[in-house]
Amino acid sequence: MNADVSGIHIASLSASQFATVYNLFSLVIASMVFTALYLLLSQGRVAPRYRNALVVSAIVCGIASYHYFRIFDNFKASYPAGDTVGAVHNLSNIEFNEAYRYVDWLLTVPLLLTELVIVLKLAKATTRSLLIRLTIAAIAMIALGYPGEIAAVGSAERTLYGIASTIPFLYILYVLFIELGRSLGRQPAGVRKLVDGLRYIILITWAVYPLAYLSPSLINDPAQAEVVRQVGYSIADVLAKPLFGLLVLAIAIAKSNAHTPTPNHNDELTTLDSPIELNRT
Ligand code: RET
Repeated sequence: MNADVSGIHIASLSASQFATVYNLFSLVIASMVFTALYLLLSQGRVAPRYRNALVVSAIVCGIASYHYFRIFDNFKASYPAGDTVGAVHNLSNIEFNEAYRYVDWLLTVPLLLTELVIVLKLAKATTRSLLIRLTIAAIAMIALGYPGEIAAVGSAERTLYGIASTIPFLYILYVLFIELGRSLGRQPAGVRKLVDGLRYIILITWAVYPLAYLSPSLINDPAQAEVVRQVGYSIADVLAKPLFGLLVLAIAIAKSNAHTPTPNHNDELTTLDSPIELNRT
């Protein structure tokens, strides 16, 4: 692909800028691959009804591992090493393709939200309605973000798509914090704290993505802005996928060990836990 396809072309990266991004991608791959493995190997520690949440979580990390392998290779091909030691890495005729990230998110964001909803084990109708609305909002957020991501820095397109993408983003936060908040009171005591923590992890880590998107508009030096953008997205991905997955595992273990049945409030958001269902096998 020609380097002129995307709106942001960074002509060259210094040796240390290249090394920062290169090493970080390498760290992300290690954390994604081994968290996926750890989640799969931890299946026996949770009650059968929570295993699907762990499988989904491992798959999210697996999908991201694959995409980071592609991003890593693409980055090396886009910015090949110069002839001398410490030379700048000039952009080759291979575009550094930001689409890998967006395709990754298109798959992993709905899966992450699914993971959160299924580990809560809410009433069936509630789960269904939440999943449909959250998935549609997640797809809209990512599909609207991509044209802005590849638009020229400072262009109206970049601003407008960024704002359009923020609307479904805010809707997701509304559902998680306002709607889901009502179900928290009915979760077993020890679990309440963990689920609450999970929602704040989402709020804090997901907020990094729009900031990384804004970095080329906020930082004057384009190479520096590109490093900040890649570092921002990479760190956010490690927090949103492996760290989030490990918290889901902690919740699943806590829920598997909770012995007190939760009272049935006949509410739409009632949990379905019962001591019989919680027996380990
Ligand atoms: C974009 C465009 C600018 C506006 C907003 C964005 C939000 C992106 C988010 C992405 C989350 C990705 C996750 C991936 C993990 O698998 C698209 C950057 C609001 C919130 C959680």
